[in-house]
Amino acid sequence: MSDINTQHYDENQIQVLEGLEAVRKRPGMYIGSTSIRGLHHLVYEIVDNSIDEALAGACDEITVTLHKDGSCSVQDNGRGIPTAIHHKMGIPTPEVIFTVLHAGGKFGGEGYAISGGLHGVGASVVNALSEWLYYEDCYNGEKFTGSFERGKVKDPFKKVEKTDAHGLYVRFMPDKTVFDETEFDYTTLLNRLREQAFLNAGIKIIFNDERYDEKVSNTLHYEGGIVSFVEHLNAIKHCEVINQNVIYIKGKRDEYTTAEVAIQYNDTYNETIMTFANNIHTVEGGMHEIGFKSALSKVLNDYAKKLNLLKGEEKLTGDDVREGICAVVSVKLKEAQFEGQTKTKLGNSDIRSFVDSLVTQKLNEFLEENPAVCRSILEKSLAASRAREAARRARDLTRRKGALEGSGLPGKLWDCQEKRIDVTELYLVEGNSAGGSAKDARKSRFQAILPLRGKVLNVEKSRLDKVYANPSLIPIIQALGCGIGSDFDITKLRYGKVIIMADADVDGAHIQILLLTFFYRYMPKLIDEGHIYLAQPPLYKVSKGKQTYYAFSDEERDNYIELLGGKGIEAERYKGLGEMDPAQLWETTMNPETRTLLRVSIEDAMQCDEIFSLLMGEKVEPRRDFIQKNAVFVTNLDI
Ligand code: 28F
Repeated sequence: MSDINTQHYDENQIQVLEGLEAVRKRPGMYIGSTSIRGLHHLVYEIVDNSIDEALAGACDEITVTLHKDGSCSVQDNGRGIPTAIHHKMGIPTPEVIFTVLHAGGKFGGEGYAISGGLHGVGASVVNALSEWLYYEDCYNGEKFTGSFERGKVKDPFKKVEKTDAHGLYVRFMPDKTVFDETEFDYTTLLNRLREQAFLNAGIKIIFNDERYDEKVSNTLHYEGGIVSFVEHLNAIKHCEVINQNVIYIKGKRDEYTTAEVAIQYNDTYNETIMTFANNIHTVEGGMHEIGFKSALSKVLNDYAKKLNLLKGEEKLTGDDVREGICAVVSVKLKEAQFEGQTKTKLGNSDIRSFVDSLVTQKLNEFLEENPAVCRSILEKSLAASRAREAARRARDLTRRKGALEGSGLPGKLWDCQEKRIDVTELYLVEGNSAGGSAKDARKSRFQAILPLRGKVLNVEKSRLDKVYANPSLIPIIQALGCGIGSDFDITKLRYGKVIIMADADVDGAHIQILLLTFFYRYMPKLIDEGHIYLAQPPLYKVSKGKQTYYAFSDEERDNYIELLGGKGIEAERYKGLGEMDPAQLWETTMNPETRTLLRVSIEDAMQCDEIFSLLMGEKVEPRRDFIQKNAVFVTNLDI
């Protein structure tokens, strides 16, 4: 080893320091933002380097640990970083990896090459944005260490001992002066690491959280790769699968270009297609997705024709063949071009024809060999096609009758006099008797009442044609006046607040959830823009003589009982809204001066999808927990 501490503090190194200074000045340019997303990005950058080493076939285990002091470490069992003095920079290669920005790399604006050729990209960015970073490099039978502070060398690279171990260990402390928040979120990181474990079959990722007394550890290891991914996606949604075995397609165009596809249909009406390019989630899709979709439509239409399932000019649309599909498409290529608003759209046009012809050929072969699977998928697509046709007819019919437009208001609606939506409120009330109380209780100037008839349709388990024919949903659509789905027009909304008023029991909670599901699927903008509310009727009335209190929890009830003291206290539990007289209902639940309303909000549409599946799925326990906590939809307290 030459004496590296004193040599070559020259032009190169000044450039290095300037480079890292640029990262610290404008961190958003390099990691997207300095929010919690940017913070998590640091972990991904380091883990990605280990995954590159795994893709090179040199590593199969990665351990990620969140430490008590707030730092994060990543260890792999790869080859470690070569330790020679870098010919151009004149310093040891590990120091190059942690201090030199890789021009033309991820952040050069050019997209970046296939994994495997990019070792160390991003490590310097993490280093620049860390209070400190420490590494142990076990390479070629020897262990080396070094550390940095805010990107600058603190303990220079040095050899410490001989070792049988190999691989790189990096531990870093995110800089609190850079990030808005420096507490890692375990679940967010877990999901991303799991995704990487799915996309790279066979890699074992161990994820530890040692920050709290109760230590947590997850091992993510899927020999099945994206097949396991699809099984996982279908499992968390609790849906019965249509084709028992996941269809798996894999192909190689040349040394650098591969594609993998996994498909399994389920019994829902949703479409879940996740696409990746070089292990990056292409949220905006791109050429691989287009190739996949066009092959799927073509193959299934050809089969339907061949089996005489389509009449004349009839065709299955893309939506028909994708109803209930769960698929993962993963391509690896050289010089991937990322486009779009968030740089998550694959632009390489040759990938389109590659994926298209691969899927066309392999899916054809598969369906040929599995006629029963072929039938069940085609039957599902045909059912989707018929339902879409029925929905179109139902919509045309209701439109012609003017039933869905504002002009035709539902018979059961007690409307208000005001028209300005900054004051108007619509109460959706469960049951006729409660509806009557609410009608008497309301201020008819600005409060409208719509009693709900019959059971609200579970839209998660039915298609659009059923919605257009549902006696409990039609009046809601009519009263709101703004249409649903692709006809939705928020400027036609007739009430600023849409308030769901249901009993404070399990049935009431169920109705709440059914209505929320309906709004989420068909009028998501109403939730986004904060128009949907939950009324909060009291659970108890506690009275003694002329004094009366309303309690919204058991604890509150007990407090009032204590407050009133002595004998002669009545603490009645309201069983339903209908039990309250209009004056009580007004005072506790409807008077804007005294009521509590919970505004329904959706933090994250992705998460929401999962929550709705959870809520509407078969499993009762998690649903009950959720309803009791009421945590995610309901955030703002509006009194
Ligand atoms: C905890 C994060 O970053 N692991 C890494 C390697 C392996 C090689 C490498 C890395 C050599 C010349 C750049 C070894 N042997 N984990 C990691 N494992 N970098 S980073 O090489 C870096 C290149 O310039 C490696 C042979 N080839 C590559």
